[in-house]
Amino acid sequence: MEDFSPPILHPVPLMTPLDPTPIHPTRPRPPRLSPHEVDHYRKEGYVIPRGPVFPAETFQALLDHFERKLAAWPKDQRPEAMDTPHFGDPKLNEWALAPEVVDLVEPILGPDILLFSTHFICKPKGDGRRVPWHEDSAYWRKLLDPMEVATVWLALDPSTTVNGCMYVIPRSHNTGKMGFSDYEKVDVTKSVFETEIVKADRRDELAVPCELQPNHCSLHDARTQHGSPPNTSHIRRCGWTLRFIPATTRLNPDYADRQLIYLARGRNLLNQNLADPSRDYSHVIEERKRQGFKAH
Ligand SMILES: O=C(O)CCC(=O)C(=O)O
Repeated sequence: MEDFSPPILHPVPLMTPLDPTPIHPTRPRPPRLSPHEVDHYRKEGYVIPRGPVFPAETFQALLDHFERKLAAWPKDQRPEAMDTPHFGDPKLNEWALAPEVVDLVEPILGPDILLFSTHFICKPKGDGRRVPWHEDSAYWRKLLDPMEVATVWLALDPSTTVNGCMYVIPRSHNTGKMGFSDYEKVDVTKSVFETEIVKADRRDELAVPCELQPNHCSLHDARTQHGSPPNTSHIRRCGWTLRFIPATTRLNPDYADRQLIYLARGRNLLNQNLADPSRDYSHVIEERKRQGFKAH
């Protein structure tokens, strides 16, 4: 008799205690993004989804957790530079891999999803540094193939034109140099990153501010040009970037000592090495520092 069972392509990883994707076969959740929001993301390279991300108490617990981390952050280091904090703080994975977050990217990336990176970009009031115009893809050129990444930018504070919210240049992901513009050096004493897209490769006049209230988010494609002005206001501006890739995107194994990926949902389609969300990988953060690795 003919066998109609699906072929087994790769071993399916075991669920860990922190796996945030319980299966509810009888109560599937409706898609978190509307078809209009998905179309907007694909066409414009970003979208601001309606509604808050987490239930209020879950968000408050995240905010409290962040405040403790910030209080313990070395005073000689910039608070904008809390990159890949989840590698060394497994508790953060409970939010980063939560269904409320992964549901936001599933309509874009499909059902098999990996968490690639996170970063608290906390611009203090008064002297918060600017984020130069850039495409995330330019930083990850050697790391990821194909370059498919969706970032959830979760506001921990109000993020407005007053305190240096992120701006995006609509459609830049699909126009011009499509994620791989030319860059020039900028003043690192004023900027979060060292380089910026050259003026000739930008259309600043089209920039749109992504104004958000706490616990709301924007989503952007890795190739979309974006950046933000300094924060000279009296209000702190902190966002947590959560970056996801489809399980069909491969992390270059040469970067295994500096970059971890975690299963967020579905299958590990390329059988890549996955980190355990319940483990502390602080040594990877140390290794990034030792090598001066700035992958954004
Ligand atoms: O926080 C910002 O202003 C910029 C964020 C950013 O560069 C990113 O999400 O890739």
